[in-house]
Amino acid sequence: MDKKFKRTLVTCALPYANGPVHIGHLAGVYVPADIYVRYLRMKGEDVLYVCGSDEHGVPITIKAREQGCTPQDIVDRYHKVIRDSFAGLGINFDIYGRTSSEVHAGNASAFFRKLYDDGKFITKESEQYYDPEAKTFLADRYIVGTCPKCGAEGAYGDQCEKCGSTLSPEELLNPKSKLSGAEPVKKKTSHWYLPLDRYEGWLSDWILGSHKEWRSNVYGQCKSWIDGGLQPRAVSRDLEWGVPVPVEGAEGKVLYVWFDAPIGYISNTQELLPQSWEQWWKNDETRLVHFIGKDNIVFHCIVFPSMLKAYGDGYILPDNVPANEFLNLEGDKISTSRNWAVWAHEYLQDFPGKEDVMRYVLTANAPETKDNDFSWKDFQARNNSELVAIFGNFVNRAVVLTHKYFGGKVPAAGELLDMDKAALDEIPQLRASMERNIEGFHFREALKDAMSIARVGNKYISDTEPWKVAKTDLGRCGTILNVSLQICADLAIAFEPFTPFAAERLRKMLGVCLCAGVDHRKGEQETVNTFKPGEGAAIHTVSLPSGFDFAALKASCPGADCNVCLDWDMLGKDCILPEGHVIGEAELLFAKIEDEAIDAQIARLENIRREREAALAAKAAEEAAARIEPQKAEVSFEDFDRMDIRTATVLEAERVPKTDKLLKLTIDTGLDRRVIVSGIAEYYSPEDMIGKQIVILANLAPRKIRGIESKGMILMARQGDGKMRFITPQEALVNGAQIG
Ligand code: B3M
Ligand code: ZN
Repeated sequence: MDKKFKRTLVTCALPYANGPVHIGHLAGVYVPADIYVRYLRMKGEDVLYVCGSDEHGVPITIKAREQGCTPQDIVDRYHKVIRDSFAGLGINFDIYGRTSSEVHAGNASAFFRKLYDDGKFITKESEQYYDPEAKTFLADRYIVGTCPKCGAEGAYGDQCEKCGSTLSPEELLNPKSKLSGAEPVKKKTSHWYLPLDRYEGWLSDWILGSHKEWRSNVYGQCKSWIDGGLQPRAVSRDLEWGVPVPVEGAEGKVLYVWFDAPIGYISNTQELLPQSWEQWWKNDETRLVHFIGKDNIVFHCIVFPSMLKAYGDGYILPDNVPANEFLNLEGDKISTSRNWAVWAHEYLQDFPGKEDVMRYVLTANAPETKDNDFSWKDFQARNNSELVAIFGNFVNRAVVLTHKYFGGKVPAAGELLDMDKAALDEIPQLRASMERNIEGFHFREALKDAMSIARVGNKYISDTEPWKVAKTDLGRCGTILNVSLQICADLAIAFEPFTPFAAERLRKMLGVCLCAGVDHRKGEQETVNTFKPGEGAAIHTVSLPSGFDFAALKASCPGADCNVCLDWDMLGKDCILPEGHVIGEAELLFAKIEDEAIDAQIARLENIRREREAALAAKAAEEAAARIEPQKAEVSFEDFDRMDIRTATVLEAERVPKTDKLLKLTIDTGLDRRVIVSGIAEYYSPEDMIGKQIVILANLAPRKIRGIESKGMILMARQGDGKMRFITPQEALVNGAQIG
């Protein structure tokens, strides 16, 4: 870390509490943030890790309406689901707060009030859609209509989900209120705006001038916003759900969700650390890093910093904003409304004990520089051929053989041969690469480095074959296992950020603990040292009111004396595990994932795809059927009168051989018995037709069809989708009755 910083504040985008989180969220924001935090903590840095639910905004009110409950019910439900999903995946924030908390309401309100009092807002009157029946202004999402771009029904006032276009409510054709179905009317309303144009020069210097190191997707988006000229942004809304605007005469108005949500980072910090929160937010020695998805870039790089700048009072700005692109699922965009997602809470249920596998696969495929795809086959392959076959297999061989030949004690290392040194020498290089990659937010590359350590170990033990050497030279076998066990200990460190559950199992096998640095989850309480001597696998953490001394923390660990309290600094150092150190029992680090489990997931998705396609097809057919052909050119009465249209009855019917469409019908026209060949076999079978009274054009010139003389034509009604039905009189008439 940069010398000028003493501590790091890591925030993760606050998920909207209107639904569970899926793998797109995890890959984009939470797994990378967790890797980063675990890494820094192992290095002995003081990190505060903050997240929470975003509990305001229109989608929550819409969901509540759909489900016939209150917005509070919705956020209560999803707050728990999301919080538990994170915990289940080992993503342990110091605090997972809520923007519906009282602390936050007070904070957001005071924040607005200060900007208001300091004259940092402008007010603007505008015309907005209003529902005259429900007597309320309509947020964009509450207005639906026909998309002006693609013609789809049900497009929202801000977006068409069919064609993806961004819309404004004014552009919708036939707008309707989602609340009452009424046609919305324009009504004047006034709102507060943050004039971002005033911050343009400052933003340009700060981001474009001094943060050229930001990821190119982030930097590029900021540049195009700034170059495009910034506009004032409304910070209030006409809505009932949210933090009320703390100004006289602002009844029925709340803070815009994107105004209050980022303040939630501050509120949550304050809730956890009521005495010392300012050290995290108003101290230049704190490095602030926001982990977000690409759709949140403008809010975190332009809007929130402008809010903090306007506020003044020493608030720090983000030092980096590593935003990811999007993750797709089996080749298709993840979509909550289409249920095209792998939901975190369902994954945890379907794959118990496999939390690490998802973390691993999402990191290996992280959409860091471009959108990327998740597929279940790839998930299975990465588990079986990387985690199981390389990492797990290597560790298992080293631990099992140590028990077999040396009674579970680390054997002495004799003289190292070149091949031993070559294997060990690779590790410091891989460690250096990991450090560069993690500190540069290149987590996929860092994971490759960690996996390379496992590959080195696996190749080393395969090449040296200690199980064979044991028969002739037990001393040499001991050396090989000593080297192998040191590499296992390296893996227990290197994989802690990526697969923390497996790293913990590995530490237990090796009889070591981890000094995981500071843990702020207990807030400002006294020091808590969770290390218990004799429990080799314990994670060794501490919670202190202000700052902490990593060296002292480590020294307080009984495992430190004999070198078995791991930390990042030990990775790649000679001889982590001393000779004679007792290791634990062998345990499988990873288990194979069978086809059945994968097939079940693929079948679930295929089902969703099929249902959706069927629904779309049904809708398209309905629309086609409703399509009405334009009127034909005018005809005179005489033209019409020349047509001899009459009733007739089908006497016989049969298919015309070797055709799909034609029926040969023998009919009684009242005048005669004749044959008509008609293209209705797609719609009617011969049995359907026999005995039916129909209407025919009797004087159509005869034609030969497939060698059969056809005299006249059966009148049919044809819908827009091509479906045909014959015309029959209301009640039976004589054959030959004239129509006209
Ligand atoms: N809830 C948007 C999102 O989940 C929003 C993030 C807020 S971070 C302050 O995409
Ligand atoms: Zn559209």
